[in-house]
Amino acid sequence: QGGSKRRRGAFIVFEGLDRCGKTTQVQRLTEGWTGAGGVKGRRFPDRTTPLGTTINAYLTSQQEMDDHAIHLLFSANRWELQRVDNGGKVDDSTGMGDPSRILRGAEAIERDLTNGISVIADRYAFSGIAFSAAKGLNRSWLAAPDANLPAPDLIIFLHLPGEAAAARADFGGERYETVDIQTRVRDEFANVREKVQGYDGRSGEWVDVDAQGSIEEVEERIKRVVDPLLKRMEGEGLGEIKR
Ligand code: FDM
Repeated sequence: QGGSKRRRGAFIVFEGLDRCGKTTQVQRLTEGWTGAGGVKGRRFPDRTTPLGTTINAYLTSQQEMDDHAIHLLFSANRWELQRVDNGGKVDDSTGMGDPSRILRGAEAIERDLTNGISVIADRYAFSGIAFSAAKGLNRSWLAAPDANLPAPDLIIFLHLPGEAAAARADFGGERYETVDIQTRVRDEFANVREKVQGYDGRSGEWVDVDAQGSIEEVEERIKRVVDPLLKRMEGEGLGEIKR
């Protein structure tokens, strides 16, 4: 046994306002991954699951829902049962062998990390709190349903100053894609950030990365944040998955 103990993967979460380049950067980091053990991209909300279908109907304004109820659905979407087989493409990177095996969402992330696979998520619980808080829901109530989910080692917040965000505001037609809502969400992300930083160390480091400039420039900034984490993992590793 001795030194053969498998090192766990890193859990990295990307957050930011709409149109900040998050999805592009998650894709680039995933495709150009240099860390050991492989990597898997995840996206929340995951619209491919049963609850994801309802969330999608809400976001595309096909369905109305109470603000508390949709908040709980977003959280439940991080917890819910998920097929390892995702979107018709058999995904056996969890090494579970049986593609029809059903795992809880949180369990699937934890399993990957334990198996040495790193996970990069496009949004997570921090979006959950920021968007619902922007609607005026009670902040301490908001955090409860996400308690005990696997906590990321690193949160990369892609930051766009107000004017730069406005210049990119060629929003699509989804529910939260208005300047007014995005402005409130920006303020709420600042609150979430303070909470995370003043935390008991359960959630990882929150790093603001300037999202202005070319895709390559932003990618380079992200590398400078991610590389030290990977170095740390090559060394002693990160130990237990935080909850
Ligand atoms: N969103 C996302 C929430 O309101 N709560 C959540 O928990 C999450 C994960 O859903 F406007 C919002 C944020 C965004 C919308 O996100 C869909 P994408 O990244 O555009 O699919």
